[in-house]
Amino acid sequence: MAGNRTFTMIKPEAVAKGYAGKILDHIITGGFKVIAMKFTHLTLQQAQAFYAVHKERPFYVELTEYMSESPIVVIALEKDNAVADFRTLVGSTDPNEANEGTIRKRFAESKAKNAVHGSDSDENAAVEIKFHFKDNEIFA
Ligand code: IDP
Ligand code: MG
Repeated sequence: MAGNRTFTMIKPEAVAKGYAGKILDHIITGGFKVIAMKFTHLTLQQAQAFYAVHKERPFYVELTEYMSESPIVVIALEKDNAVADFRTLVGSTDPNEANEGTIRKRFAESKAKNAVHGSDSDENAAVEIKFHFKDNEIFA
């Protein structure tokens, strides 16, 4: 069903600080169903491939080095209107601009190290879920 899935990553610094459980609780309390999840450590090449859409951005090197520096948690989620509702739950890219009660307001340390990823469209959600999970790893 289109529109009901999104993809998130609990980013390296948030995992390293021990926030994974609290972030997962925030997501589930927010009404999302976890349909796939694993702990992984991206290689630099995988981070570059995942963020290829940002290749021309000035922060691409910093972003891909950061995302491959230590383990992350990758999660596929289901909910009506998943992409938009998850971005609302996550808050603005820069935690200084994020609303109270959002994941980034609670857990992000900076605009770069901002605790979680959230897909920006249904198309990208599908691509990102496929990037990390085989069909038999998804329990919808
Ligand atoms: P989003 O994660 O809120 O969708 P994007 O613009 O798609 O934000 O950027 C992807 C990721 O790149 C951000 O989550 C953040 O980790 C990093 N990033 C974005 N803008 C900057 C910046 O100005 N400096 C450093 N890192 C940035
Ligand atoms: Mg984005």
